[in-house]
Amino acid sequence: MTKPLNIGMIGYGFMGKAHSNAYRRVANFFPELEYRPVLKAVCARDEVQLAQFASNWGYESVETDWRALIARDDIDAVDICVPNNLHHDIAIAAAEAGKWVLCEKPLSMDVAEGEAMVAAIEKAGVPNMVWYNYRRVPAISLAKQIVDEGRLGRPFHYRALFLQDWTIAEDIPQGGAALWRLDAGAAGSGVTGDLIAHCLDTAMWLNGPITSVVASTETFVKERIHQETGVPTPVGIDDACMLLARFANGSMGTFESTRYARGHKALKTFEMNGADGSVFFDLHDDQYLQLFEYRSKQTGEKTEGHLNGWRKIHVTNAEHPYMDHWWVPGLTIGYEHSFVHALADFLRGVETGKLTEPTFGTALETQKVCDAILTSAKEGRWVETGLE
Ligand code: SOE
Repeated sequence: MTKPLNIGMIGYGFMGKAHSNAYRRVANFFPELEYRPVLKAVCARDEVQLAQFASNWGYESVETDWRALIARDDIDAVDICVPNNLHHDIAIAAAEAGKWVLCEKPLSMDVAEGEAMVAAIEKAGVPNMVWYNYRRVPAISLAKQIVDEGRLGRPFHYRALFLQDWTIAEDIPQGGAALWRLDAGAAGSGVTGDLIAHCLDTAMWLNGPITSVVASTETFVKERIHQETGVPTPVGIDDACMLLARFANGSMGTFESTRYARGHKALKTFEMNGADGSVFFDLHDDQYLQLFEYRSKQTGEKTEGHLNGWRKIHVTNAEHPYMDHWWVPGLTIGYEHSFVHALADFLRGVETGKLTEPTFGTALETQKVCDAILTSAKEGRWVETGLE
């Protein structure tokens, strides 16, 4: 028996596309799921672009006011794909109306907002998820499996990068449709909430809670024209952020993110080193996971061995995470599939009564680390995250 699940999407930018694609594809590739998303309505302010988006993706109707969308009886789940400063009000209103709530990352502008959102979601008891999609890249899910199998042994180091270069030009304005990520009033922070948050979500999933951080941030371009006013306005976001972290399990981490690494569009990597092995992932080579095992393949004995070395695992076999739902071994999938996987896991979680991660509650933990990073950068000292 299949059940329709009526989706009300708020926002239609880059993430609106990624999520809409997931809603359209999930039942084709995960036919075992009971819920069948129906693109019921999409909501945004610009009527012309909204109509184009709705027709392109097959939404049945449009709304220009998110409150009207939430008030509709024919909407089961609300998906929030708008700038971060709108997440709080929409999520709380949707939860209070009894809707399922899916929210693009980061959860909120700050911890205070995030706590109010989690309280509303928990009070309403509605299914919820934050779209930290990279967990669902099969190679990253395989890294999780390897860690959970204990193959890396005692963890010592975790290091992650997320480097881009799209904001180097000083004449790029801040604010407005595509550039709200540069406006602290809409985004809350710069690379910390936008890019490092992704790295933290993966890091804490693989290696447990981060307990303290010391960070340094920089804003290289201090003033940009604001698109909405046309006035040169001080830039309030962090353009770059570097930090050291300590994990509850005793290991150490380093994280670096910037939008000023000329030549890098999305260099997103991580490496984890344990006593018995290491894993390395690079988003530019996303169908591979690299693994080093300090163990003889023949005897299982812990040793360097004359044949030991890094292995590059092509994560495309049916026994790899998610891959039995796609093509034959050796054929690859890409970025957009991570959203399909997130949605499939979410729907399965609702069906089985065990919500998939990251819920709003888990995304609040990432927010706590982000807030600690920004406090540390401002005050020049180690800051506890409150996680343990
Ligand atoms: C920023 O450029 C951005 O689009 C982020 O907002 C996304 O979350 C990230 O996955 C890719 O980069």
